[in-house]
Amino acid sequence: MRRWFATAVQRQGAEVCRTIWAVAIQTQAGDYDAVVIGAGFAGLYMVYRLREAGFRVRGLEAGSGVGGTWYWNRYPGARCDSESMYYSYSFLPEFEQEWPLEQRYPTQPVILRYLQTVAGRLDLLKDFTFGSRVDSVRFDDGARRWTVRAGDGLTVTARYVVTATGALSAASRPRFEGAEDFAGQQYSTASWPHEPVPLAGRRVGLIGTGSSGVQVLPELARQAESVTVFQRTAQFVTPARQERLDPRMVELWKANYQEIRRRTKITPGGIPIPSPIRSALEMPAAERTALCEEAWRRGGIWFLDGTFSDAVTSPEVNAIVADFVRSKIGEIIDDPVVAEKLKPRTHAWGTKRVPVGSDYYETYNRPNVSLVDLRADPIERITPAGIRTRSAEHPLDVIVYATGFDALTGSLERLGVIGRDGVRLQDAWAGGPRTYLGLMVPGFPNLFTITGPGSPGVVTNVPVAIEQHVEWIAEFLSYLREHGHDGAEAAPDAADQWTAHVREVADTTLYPTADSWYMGANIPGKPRVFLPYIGGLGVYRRRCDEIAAGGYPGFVLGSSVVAQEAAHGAG
Ligand code: N01
Repeated sequence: MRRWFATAVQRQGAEVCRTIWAVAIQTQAGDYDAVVIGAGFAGLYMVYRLREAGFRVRGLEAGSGVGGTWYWNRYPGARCDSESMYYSYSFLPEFEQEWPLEQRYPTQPVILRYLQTVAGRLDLLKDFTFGSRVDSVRFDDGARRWTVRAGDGLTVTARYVVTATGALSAASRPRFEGAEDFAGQQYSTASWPHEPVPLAGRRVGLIGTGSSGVQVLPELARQAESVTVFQRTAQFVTPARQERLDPRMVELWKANYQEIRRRTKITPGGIPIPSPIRSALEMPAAERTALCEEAWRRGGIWFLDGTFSDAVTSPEVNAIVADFVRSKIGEIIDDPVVAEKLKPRTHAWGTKRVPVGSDYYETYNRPNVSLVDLRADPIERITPAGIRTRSAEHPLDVIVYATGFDALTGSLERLGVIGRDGVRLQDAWAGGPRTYLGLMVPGFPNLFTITGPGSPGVVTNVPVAIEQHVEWIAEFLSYLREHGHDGAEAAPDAADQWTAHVREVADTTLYPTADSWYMGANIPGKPRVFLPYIGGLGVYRRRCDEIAAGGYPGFVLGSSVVAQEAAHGAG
């Protein structure tokens, strides 16, 4: 709302606008059954489901429109790594027939338009307050209600709060000495301007080579005079193989959409490709290489999830895959010195989220792109003229930070959540997050988290996990209402068991060996704990369904409504 307010003040004068503002805030303030924070894939669907189930629900969103991740991350080249036909809602069978599928991977503008169109069709905009960044979510023990406050002055109360704030939305921008004195422009991929950023004729420095850096680099290189990449960790980038989809394939696809959706929901990763069942160690070397070559040729998910059954569990097999990728880097890069810097050697393949790139390695063959290996030549400071590393000064006009996120917990902790007995969420999680099914936290009654820690969300095709969470939560709230309960809370022992299970599953893999955001290792001081659940979405869904069918064991169901009614009746 802030931007709208500033424009109105210019046009109509401060006094009138202050009154309008106060009235606007008051009309949206009030008491609700549920407040949903966030208007991305998760928030839109959550508000829709609760509204349709007859709950009084309000959505709050920091941005000025819908989109979530796809509202904020609008850097050039931003695109989804999941293929177009899978990266959408499954609950809109008519709309999915109409929505055009043009490219193998949907770009940021396409996904944003998709979400805007869905919000319009479902008439969801009226249920959201935009420009409201929530900074306080506090539980009142006596009233058993949450008070949610936003920076724009809006205050609402509700029995339930659902956080749909995204697992990767609290951006992390490291502090480099001197950054405030830089004379040029500085941008973060995670909050890219809405207006085009002029890059022609500019010397650009890019810090960060995760998925965002890998996507933005080729676009920067195409537009800017020069790009200097400051790389701390070389990545195993997989080729995306972006292409226009054959309309005949799309037609066939759409004719079978419902069956494809059904299969998608029971897969481990939310994408229905066959899981490999053979170890590389069972194959002759030539067969392994042929299989890797074919997966590399197909690109994307086919290389990420389609090679060997034990690619992220067996160090020996992992080394085979890693060697294969390093050999590809050597083949693509013209300059052997640059190729050597780009070959990852600090972590096992797949244990940091593998970026999916278009022309990423090829871009280093351009004459206007250079690479600084920060492990050999670290950044000392930012100067007014550029970035100074130990060995040189790099003159720049623009610095782009693609430096990642405080994943899974950051977006929840920055809401300022205070639960029962005045306990802050970050204190409850000082030793690492503790959740039941990644959906509820002991000590925080009636607070639900979507794609939070302990959920499989970020290791799947996220909308599929989101739909599962949303539907499960909506059904749970309906169940509570029907049974006269005024809420629910995760039981501490159930949360402990789930949290231990999440870690045990991770410990059967090589994931915990890497310094990744999965482990919280990218944020100084964050507990080193594997955050998502990697047991598979299909398995997780079955577990959630069994719990629902069994009357929600592991949750303490509030019964004060029933108790009050009984007392009333008895009196
Ligand atoms: O962030 P990242 P991201 N000095 O954490 C470097 C999703 N996503 O925004 O590896 C120098 O992966 C850091 O170095 P290191 C996806 O799940 C999806 O790229 O920590 N460098 C790393 O290179 C993804 O995994 C899509 O040593 C510093 C980079 O910054 C997740 O979001 C697109 C530094 C951060 O990489 C996060 O991706 C984009 C420092 N002080 C994102 N601090 C799609 O679906 C950090 N770095 C397409």
